[in-house]
Amino acid sequence: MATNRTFTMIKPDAVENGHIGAILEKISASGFRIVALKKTQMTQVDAETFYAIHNERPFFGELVSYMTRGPIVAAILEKENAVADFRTLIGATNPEDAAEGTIRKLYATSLSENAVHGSDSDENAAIEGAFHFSGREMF
Ligand code: RTP
Ligand code: MG
Repeated sequence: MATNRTFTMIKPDAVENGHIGAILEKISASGFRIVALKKTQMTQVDAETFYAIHNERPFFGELVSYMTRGPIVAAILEKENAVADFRTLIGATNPEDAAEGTIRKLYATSLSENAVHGSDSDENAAIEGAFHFSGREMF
């Protein structure tokens, strides 16, 4: 995958709260092109694998049950400097610390339930995109 791509999920809280449209609109308005997009639901094994880096953390069980309790929207996004610019667009992990106008400031519920995921490196963007999408689903 090219290094100008990132991977995102609209997490179950934001889907439950009816924010899919508003979040996709903000992503598009911020200059990201949607390369791949789908609504899906992660299994327990999916979430444990996707978030394996956190498996020693005290919040791991809570994170897995949150991410599997309902559907998510997964997407691959393309833009110059995509990974860093998307992290700026979503804001800090804890919405209380997120800048005004960021997706987490606008739509997140709490530190644990923070509306969106954004890849933290080009390498992880490629791994996470390939986790959710086949080559035939990327355009
Ligand atoms: P993400 O991977 O989802 O984009 O979030 P992030 O980089 O901003 O934060 P990270 O440290 O990777 O944490 C992954 C997700 O775990 C949940 N979390 N809960 N209760 C807690 O202390 C806690 N800390 C993190 C959040 O859903 C966070 O996005
Ligand atoms: Mg992270």
